[in-house]
Parts: sequence; structure tokens; C-alpha cells
Amino acid sequence: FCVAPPPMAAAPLYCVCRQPYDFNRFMIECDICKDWFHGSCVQVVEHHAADIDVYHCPNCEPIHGPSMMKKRNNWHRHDYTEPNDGTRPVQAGTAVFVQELQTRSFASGDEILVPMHGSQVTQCYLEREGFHYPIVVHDLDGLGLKLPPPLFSVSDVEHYVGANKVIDVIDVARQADSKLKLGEFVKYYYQPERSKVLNLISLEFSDTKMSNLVEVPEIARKMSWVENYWPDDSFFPKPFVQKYCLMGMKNSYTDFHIDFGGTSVWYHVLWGEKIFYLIKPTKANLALYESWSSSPNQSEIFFGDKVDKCYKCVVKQGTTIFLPTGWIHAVLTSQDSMAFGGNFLHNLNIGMQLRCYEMERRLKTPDLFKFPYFEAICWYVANNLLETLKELREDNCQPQGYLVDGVKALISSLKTWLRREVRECFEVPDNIRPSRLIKALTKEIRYLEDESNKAGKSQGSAEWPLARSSLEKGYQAQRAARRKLPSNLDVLELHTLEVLKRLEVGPLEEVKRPTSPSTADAIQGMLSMAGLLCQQASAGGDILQQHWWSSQGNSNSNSSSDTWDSSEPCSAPRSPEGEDGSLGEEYSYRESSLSPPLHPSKRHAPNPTPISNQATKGKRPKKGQATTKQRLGKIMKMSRHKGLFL
Ligand SMILES: O=C(O)CCC(=O)C(=O)O
Ligand SMILES: [Fe+2]
Ligand SMILES: [Zn+2]
Ligand SMILES: [Zn+2]
Repeated sequence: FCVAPPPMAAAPLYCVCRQPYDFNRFMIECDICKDWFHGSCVQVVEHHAADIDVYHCPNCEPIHGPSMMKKRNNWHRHDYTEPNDGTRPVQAGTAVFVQELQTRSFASGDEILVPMHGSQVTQCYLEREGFHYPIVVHDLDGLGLKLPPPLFSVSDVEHYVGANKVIDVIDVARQADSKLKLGEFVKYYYQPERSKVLNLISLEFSDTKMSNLVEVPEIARKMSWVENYWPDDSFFPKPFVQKYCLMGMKNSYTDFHIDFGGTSVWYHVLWGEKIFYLIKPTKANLALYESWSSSPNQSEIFFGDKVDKCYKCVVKQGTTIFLPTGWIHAVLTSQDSMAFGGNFLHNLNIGMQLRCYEMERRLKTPDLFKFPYFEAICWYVANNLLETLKELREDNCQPQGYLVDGVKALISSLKTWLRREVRECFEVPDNIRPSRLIKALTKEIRYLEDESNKAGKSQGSAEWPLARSSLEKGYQAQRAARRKLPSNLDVLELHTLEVLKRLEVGPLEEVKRPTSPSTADAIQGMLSMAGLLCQQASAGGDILQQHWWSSQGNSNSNSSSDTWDSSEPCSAPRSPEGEDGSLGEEYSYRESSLSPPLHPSKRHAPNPTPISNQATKGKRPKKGQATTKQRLGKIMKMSRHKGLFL
């Protein structure tokens, strides 16, 4: 039998219902009468069709007997009918794989996870410390995350979202994606014996009644590019990727991937348990990931074995985890689970976001698996950051380092996109003059560099114009600190650090992860006691110091994407602590007015029809993309964010 859209003749009629072909509905062909049948009319769901060898429709069944099912020959291959002659390797997601995964050893997540209290996860904290390591939150107080009650069930989701909602579900053992209605999934979920492990990770519910039950963590709302920069009147539909409900059956496995567009992501496990396998997005790891992603036998290679370190992190119920930009992760759902999550782009790691996006392009990731209108949003962001830079310049105030780096990376990508010869998906918004915008941004950056060079030449004296008002005294402090001009403030700062170092139980040089909030807050507390409000201070080290997460020294205006694209051999991953591993080399303290201000044009869009990637909306492939037949014939590799077709 086959499952395919039949050839389009003069609107022929099909199925027991005698309806014309509808692209949006799954159909199956009877191997006897050759007519086509809607899965829903003959009670065959798409993922079950994969188990049918010879299909007999309800008309033919009385004469020819029931359909014949495929025979299972193995438990370790996506195609369970392959003969088990011991020659073929184990593939990701199969029963054998999941069993073996549990016996593998990993570095402990404790080495990298930053445990924080909900109230500590603030924009200020992330701007100060950077967002380079996963954060775990056990005490949700102050996180601004609203959730349904802990006993909220799979059938409650059906109640709020609607049984007819078409969803994309992953058949884990085949790592294949298929569509079914939420009602069918829920029915299957509650069956006492399940023959398949199904994982639902792509149910975006912003446009459903369930939306009111969940509020995204405040940090994800505050930092989100879409929330801050997507204009009300955008020609492009607003992307909705911030509210997912994940319902996974025990032993679901999602193979290693980077979330679409290099989005950062939060997950909260409402009940059940998920195990995250985490890999740092070092240059070396990203290069390995890219070649693994494009290798033909990807499913037979456990990516965790290819890298220096893969961390295992068990996320128990009631826990929230935040993954920063670019972190490569796989997820095992160790018990039936319900989790909520959401993705967001932000200003803290713009260079890395762009590198992830460029990688998706090189890997030819289909649009359905990418951040919707990623380039459009970059243009909006660039437009807004230009205003930010101008305002800061007019106020004689220097932008934070991450923002300068981000804008440089953005300029470099925007230039590339503008130069693209074939404008296959030209996403420059109408009201933006791209060349003019790039020029203006470049000018702002050049201005900042000139100032910084001038300051460098005349070390020791404050080069910036005197503050115009007492309000700006803080700015002076920031400038001095940022540019490493020795000042009284720096002396005090060094002293403070010295004191703190002595207060620490162990030598800070051995801290193997970013400063814990308590240390950072202690620093901040002391400095604020000293009446200092500032940012990006760095004691002793060079502010331009390179970390494993930054592609190049800040002085290179062409930094991120260019370096990433270059064919130079990968350098070994750097230690997260920077060159000497000391805490003191870069920490910061600030006043909130220095967060990139939101441009007045930024208001929330009124709620147009949500659009999203395939993961989110359970849409049918668009014209020109894989059809049902292709999708079952050439089984699509899963992972909504990886999006490779075999
Ligand atoms: O829970 C899962 O199986 C996958 C979660 C994840 O990483 C994702 O949805 O991007
Ligand atoms: Fe993910
Ligand atoms: Zn029908
Ligand atoms: Zn038939």
C-alpha cells in the first residue's frame, strides 16, 4: 500500500466519505481496490500506517481479510523489519538505544549548572554575569512563571487546547514525525498497553485557552526580541514560540540539537522527569556538531561521545531549567512527563545566535524548523539598537560590551544577507532602509572604537567629556571601569575583590563555573555599599579578554560570523573562566538604566494569527515541501529544531 496524495485529475472523489482530495488530511491507499481513504474515516492514524504492510480498506476487508502488519525483526533499528544479523549499529531512539543510554556515564551537570533562586534570575544578573551556562531553579518564587496546578493532566490539556488540534508527534523508536489529532494522542496516552513511545514537543498553545494558565518566566519575557522589538504593524506575522506544552511518554528521546535560531529556552517539568544531556557551544563542539548533523549515519553515532564533555542533568518535577544560546542538548524523558517551555532570542549572545542561524542555513534546515522570520527580526533589532546606541552616545554613556559585540556581529550578518545574490527569502522589512541602517550602525561602532582608542592612547586620564549633570556621575564611573582606566573606583574595586577572594572558602581560581549568584551578589552588595553603580568592571584583566563563547576579540569589528565561517582549524575549547580562571577578571555591577533601553516603538502586537515553526503549529508542509507520501516514504528525521530530511 502507499500513503500519498493521489494524482490530481478532475476532482475525483475518494474514501468511504466520497470527498475530493484534501491536502491537509492524511490518507492511506487500499492495496486491493486502490482507492484512497482518510485515516480518520477508517481509524488509521498516521504513525500506525507505518506498521501496516498490506492495507485492506473496510470495503475489501470482509472479502480479503484484515490488513497485514509488518513483522518486527529487531529492537535497535528505526526500521524494525530490518533483519537482525548483528551487523547494523544501534540507532538513536530505539528501545536498545534508550536502555544503553541509561548505562552510559557522563560528567555531572553540577559542574556547569548554576543553581539560582527564582528571584535571582533577573535581567540585571544576566547582563552582569552573562548568560553562558544553564541555570536551574528549584524555588520558583520571584521567577514570574505561572503554571497550571501540579496535577494538571494530559486530558486537561485536551480540554483546554481542543481534541481536534492537529499536532506533530514523534514516534521515538523510528525518530519519525507524524501528525495526529490531540484527541487521538490523548486516547493513546491513556491506553494501558502502549505499543509505541510517542513524544509531543511541538504543541505551541499561545493561541488556545490554555494560554491563560501559563505565564512565561519574567526574564524570558523581558529579554525576548519578539516581545521587545517586533512591531505591531509588521508585514510579517508575529512568531509565536514562547509557550510549548511537552507531553512525553516514558523513554522518549530527543537526539542532540540546538534550538532553532540559537534561541535560549526555559523548561519547567510539571510532573515526571527529564534528563538533559548538555554540551557547551564551544567553537570546537559546534564544528563537531555541524559535521555530525550532516553525516549520513548521524542516528548511529552518539554525539555525546564525540565531544570532550557531555553533562548529564536530571530535571525533576517542579524544577525549571534555562538553557543559554547554542547549548547542544539531547533529552531523555525518564518517566511519563508534562513540561512547559518556551524559546526566545535576546541581546546577550547575538553573535552566537547568528552563528546558530548561519549553521542552520549551511545545513539546509527547512524553514519549518527554523525561527520564523529570523532575518526580519534581526533587521528590527538592528533598527532599535541603533536608537539605543545613539541615545547612549548622546548621554555620553558607553554601551555594555555584550551589546557592542552583538551589534558588530549583527552588522556582519546583515551585510551578508544584503549581499546575497539570490534573495530567496528576502526579509528586510518595508520600513527599513538596509544600507542606510548598516552604515549608521557601523558609524556608531566606529565612534565607540575611536573613543576607546583615544582612551587607550592616553591611559590614566578620563577621556570622556565631563558629565553634564550629577545624574551622570554614574556614567563616568561606568566608562572608567569599562575602559580600564585606572581610577579611584578601580582601586576600590580591586580592593573589594581582594577582600572577597579572602572571604571565599576555596581559591576562586578553582571555581569551575560562573560566579554563583551569592558571590556575585556579595560583590554587588559591597560595591553598592561603597556607593558605586557601574557595569562591566574588570579587575586587572583586559576587558577585551576572549572567552570560549565569544568568537573573537572585541576589537575585530567583523567578529563572529566571519570567524565562524572561516576554515581555520578549530581551537580547543577555552575554559569558561577565561584565561586564568579567576573570578576577578570580569564581573560587573550596574544601574538598571543601563540595560539596553526599549525603543518607544516597541509595544506588544495585538495577537494576530500565530505563526510558528512546524514544531509549534502542527501545520501541513507547505507547497513545495515534503508531502505526506514523501514524509512517510523518505522518513523525516525528527527533532523539530534539527529538521534534516533523510
Ligand atoms: O523533551 C524533549 O524531548 C525535547 C525537549 C527539547 O529539547 C526541545 O523541545 O527542544
Ligand atoms: Fe531543545
Ligand atoms: Zn473519508
Ligand atoms: Zn479496498
